[in-house]
Amino acid sequence: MNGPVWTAPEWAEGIRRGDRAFVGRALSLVESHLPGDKERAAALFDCLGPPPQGSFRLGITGNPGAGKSTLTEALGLRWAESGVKVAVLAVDPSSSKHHGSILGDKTRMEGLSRHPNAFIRPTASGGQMGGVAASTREAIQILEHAGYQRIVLETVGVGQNETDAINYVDGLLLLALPNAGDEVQGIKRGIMECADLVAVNKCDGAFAAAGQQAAQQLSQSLGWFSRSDQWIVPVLQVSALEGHGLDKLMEALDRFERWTRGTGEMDLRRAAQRELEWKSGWDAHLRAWASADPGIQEAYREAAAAFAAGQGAAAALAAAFRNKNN
Ligand SMILES: Nc1nc2c(ncn2[C@@H]2O[C@H](COP(=O)(O)OP(=O)(O)O)[C@@H](O)[C@H]2O)c(=O)[nH]1
Ligand SMILES: [Mg+2]
Repeated sequence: MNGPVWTAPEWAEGIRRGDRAFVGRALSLVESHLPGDKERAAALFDCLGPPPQGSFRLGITGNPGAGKSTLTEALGLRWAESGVKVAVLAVDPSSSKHHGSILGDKTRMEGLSRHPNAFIRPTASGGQMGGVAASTREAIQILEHAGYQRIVLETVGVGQNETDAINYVDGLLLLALPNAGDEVQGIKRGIMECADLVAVNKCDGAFAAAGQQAAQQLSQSLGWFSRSDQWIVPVLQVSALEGHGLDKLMEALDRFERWTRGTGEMDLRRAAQRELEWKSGWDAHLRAWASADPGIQEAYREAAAAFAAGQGAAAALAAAFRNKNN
């Protein structure tokens, strides 16, 4: 990463002060794949320690065009106005051709991005369609250290990893459209099962009546899933553009937050997320370490050849690694 060179303690101090320059560069650092940046990020996290408690992480998902960015801005502005520090991570589906964000979400949150209590960060999903960027968890932590109390993660509900968002948030809001039920809208079962709240957006003008119908159909679909907890998923009708129903939605979000904190569900989810992070981190670091060792590389090639010759893959690899160690 280019730019001024800060020591990890200076950097940590800047983030804790909420200095935007430090926060912005820290977010770039955790996204960076440049050599040395992983170590720099690790040193920074060492200095920062565990993030402060008390934040609430909300995921907003839904098909492209459902109005996620518009709603994020509307909710974010209300929170920011009431003195809450709000950060938005808008995960854009990266254009694989252009390596850039195609939706240009930032421009859609102009009011919020200018608010002193808000911080908006468009992040490319790095080719993970549906996607949450690999660095999202670290980005959330940086924002929490900087004092942001509400972290909104806007993700796109398409692709294979579309339910990934649930692994990063305390609650998931699914945004639907007022034209039909979940199946017709192409909302997958996995997303319906993960959603803690559902809002039918664009319930304004000619769509108001259709919105009511869509809400009924979605409620019916939700009734088919049995949740392991006692939370009853509310289905609301809103217009992010005109502001209809947003008070009710904010109430429902507050109610969910109180419920998930009060029952300990939030702690359970965060613990499960940390376990997942631990396992995938372990896998990634082990692979990185192994692929950097010439001896292990050779063992890997031998195992691959053995596999091609018809041996069990995992057993062959394990045997090759064992031989290397002896
Ligand atoms: N009529 C109407 N249009 C909306 C509403 N919310 C968003 N839109 C429009 O829908 C389009 C897509 O919105 P956007 O927030 O970018 O959707 P995203 O892709 O889910 O983030 C934009 O043209 C918005 O102005 C709404 O409540 N009512
Ligand atoms: Mg958007």
